[in-house]
Amino acid sequence: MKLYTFFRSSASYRVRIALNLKGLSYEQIPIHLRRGGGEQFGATYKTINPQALVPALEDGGRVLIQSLAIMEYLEERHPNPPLLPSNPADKALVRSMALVIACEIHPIQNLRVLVYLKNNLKQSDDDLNRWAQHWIDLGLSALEQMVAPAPKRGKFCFGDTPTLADICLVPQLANARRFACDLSGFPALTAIEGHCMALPAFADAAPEKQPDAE
Ligand SMILES: N[C@@H](CCC(=O)N[C@@H](CS)C(=O)NCC(=O)O)C(=O)O
Repeated sequence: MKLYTFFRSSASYRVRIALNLKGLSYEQIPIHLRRGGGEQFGATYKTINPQALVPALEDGGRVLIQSLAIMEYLEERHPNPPLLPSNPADKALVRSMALVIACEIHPIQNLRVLVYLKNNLKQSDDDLNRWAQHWIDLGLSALEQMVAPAPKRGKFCFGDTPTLADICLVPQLANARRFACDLSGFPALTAIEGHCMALPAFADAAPEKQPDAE
């Protein structure tokens, strides 16, 4: 398998964790999101991902995009260890936690959104940070409220083994720290992060451990 990735990309980080948890080996193809105006905009990469975003996963001659779709594919192809509970309502709960991050937090402070705010709408760096902090804080506050009293709360967002929710949470918390967000109001989320980072699958996927890390 080939993973088109950027070390600091949180969506790529998710897929790296999922591949590691499943024990799957893969080759990394780094796509630098800033160098030369962004390698994601190159004509060759846009044939791989017309959205000009990372990650993309190549497997068996097929190219898959969108980290959640990639992880669901991995889950179906390689069911063990499972990244989703088997009960339908539990599964929906875990997916909803993942989607709070992947749909409501991450896209609003993605690189291209910040570049547009700065270059087209002439917002200052300070405004950009405040923007990111606001949306991250709003989303994580909701997630803290979902996770803390969850009926099957264990060491992780749901139960005692990592799921898609934890896989989305850890990169989002790393991203929150880059924007200097105050995480003191999220004790359940940061405790879960601690349990995740104790696992090699999470630790080895961290941005600073990647071959393209700066
Ligand atoms: N929903 C997509 C998001 C992908 C995404 O936004 N990737 C970011 C890095 S985390 C990116 O490639 N940004 C490039 C840009 O904004 O130009 C997914 O989950 O794969």
